Amino acid sequence: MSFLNEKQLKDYDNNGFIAPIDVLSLEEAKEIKKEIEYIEKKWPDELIGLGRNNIHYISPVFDQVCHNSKILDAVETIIGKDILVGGTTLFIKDPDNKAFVSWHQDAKYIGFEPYNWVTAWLAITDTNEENGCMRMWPGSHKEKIKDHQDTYDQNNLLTRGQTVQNVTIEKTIPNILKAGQLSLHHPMIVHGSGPNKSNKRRIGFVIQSYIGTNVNQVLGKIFVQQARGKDTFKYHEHAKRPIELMNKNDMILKNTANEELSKIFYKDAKKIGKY
Ligand SMILES: O=C(O)CCC(=O)C(=O)O
Repeated sequence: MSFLNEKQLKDYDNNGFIAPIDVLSLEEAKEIKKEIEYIEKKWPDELIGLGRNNIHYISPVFDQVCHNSKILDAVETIIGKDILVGGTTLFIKDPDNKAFVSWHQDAKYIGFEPYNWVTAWLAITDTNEENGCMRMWPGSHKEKIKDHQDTYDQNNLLTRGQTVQNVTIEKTIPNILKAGQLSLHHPMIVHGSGPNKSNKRRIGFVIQSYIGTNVNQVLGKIFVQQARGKDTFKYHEHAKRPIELMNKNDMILKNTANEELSKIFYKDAKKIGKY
């Protein structure tokens, strides 16, 4: 039986995203936060810059999130039963910080085609208007890909600071989630997020994205994991799942995958940014 109900699916079709979806308990979310803090303390360079990508290759805790059956049930309802994990990113906003995410459409720069994919944003901490939750422009996924300007703003958490101009906040609604809740968003929806004005960290773990096996990477190379079903298309190199934290070979895989990802994100860009 599918995990998403009819109303949620209708929301996805009409608005381009679904939220909130309960997937983890508060305790489970806290354990994941602890894993981040442990890695940051023991290996301070591991999760910064480009290293914020693909933690699921070096941490069994994050690997298990990507293969969580509740998340996959929801994802299956949208993209079908043959599912790959196409990559992950940690979006962390430290307390009282200017970091923000400009208005953008994921489809503009990720390179996954056709658009049989969905991005899963898991709240590791509560996320709300005060601490810079995502804001979504409902219905914008039904329009075309919009022009994006590369701004390279120092505080922008996106690689090139790619920005859709002239989006007014009134068009958008906040995607408020409790720790352990998930949202799913469409490749074409315009979204972004403001700074964290609270005194606590805001942490999102983003599976970016779950892709159908029929989805190719048209800008470069990615590594994938089989999450469900069968890959008869074989477009991508399959990676194995980690069984221990920071295994040497898994770290090599993460670095290789991130170097390839960087080529995708900066294809035809004027310069390389921080991430
Ligand atoms: O975490 C954020 O504030 C933005 C993340 C985002 O843009 C995305 O997941 O597509």
